[in-house]
Amino acid sequence: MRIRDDIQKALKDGFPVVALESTIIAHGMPYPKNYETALALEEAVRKEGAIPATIGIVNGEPVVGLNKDELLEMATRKDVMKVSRRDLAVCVALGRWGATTVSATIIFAEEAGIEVFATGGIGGVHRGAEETFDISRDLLELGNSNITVVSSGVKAILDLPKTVEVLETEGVTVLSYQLPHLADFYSQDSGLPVDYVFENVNEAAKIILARRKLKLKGGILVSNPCPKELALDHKDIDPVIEEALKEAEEKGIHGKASTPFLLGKIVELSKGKSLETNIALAISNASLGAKIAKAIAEQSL
Ligand code: PSU
Ligand code: MN
Repeated sequence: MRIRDDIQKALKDGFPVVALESTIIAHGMPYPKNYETALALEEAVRKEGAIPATIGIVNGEPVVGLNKDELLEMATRKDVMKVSRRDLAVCVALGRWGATTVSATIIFAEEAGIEVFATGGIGGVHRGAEETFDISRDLLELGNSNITVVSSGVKAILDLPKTVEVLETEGVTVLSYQLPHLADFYSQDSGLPVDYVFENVNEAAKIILARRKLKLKGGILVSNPCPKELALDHKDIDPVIEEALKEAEEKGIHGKASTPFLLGKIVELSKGKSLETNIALAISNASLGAKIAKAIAEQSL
């Protein structure tokens, strides 16, 4: 595993670092917006006074802290694998490029000693999972880590109530930022109540540190609602999601292809609106992640 020098130094000095994933770049958005977003996410983290560490696999080598050229390759290459735990050894052994999902990013972030990780929206239990058994590895990996993932709740293409149940089974603490309900990606509010709401990052950091002190295995999901200005109304985006799900079913799309297909289809059907929203919420999560990482660093002094 290669860890960029400035990240290594920051971790040694107790300086705040925020992990970022690469599947959102390689498989979650079209070029060139994906590359611009990758840079914007790093910039958002820096602006808050933390160091970004985008994680991915370059020619079979896991990298914590991709450089600009590598981010561009992630954003443009056609042969980048979408990597979760089961794909890791294959990607490394074959010397391939791999974009790490939330689940695989958690593995490397934890190994590097990074505690906070920001993304757009985590994977979860897919609709129809009672038939397909499609439950994202993200939930299990989060449950088995010590990482805090900052996300706009759970992707709206999923079955949210079932996802909440699995998060509970996995022992993941869900903390909602300001809103008493779980965020649902494109819209701000899923209507699903969340037990724990925090008003400022110091409270979140305190909980994260308590969890660390208790040596409790199991991650934390911070649900950060999408910025208001770009949040989409349920009445507009819900039918688009339904249509995308219908097309996926007709085309027999399943497994790891499912989420990239749905996100791409929703961009197309919403005439690009969902992409702008996805970018805005990811940036907002990177920014909140950096604030939380900073608060953790301050409280750890
Ligand atoms: N957030 C986004 N866009 C994305 C993802 C998250 O805004 O594309 C990615 C993450 O890498 C997450 C993955 O782990 O979607 C979920 O894939 P799956 O449902 O196949 O587990
Ligand atoms: Mn899946």
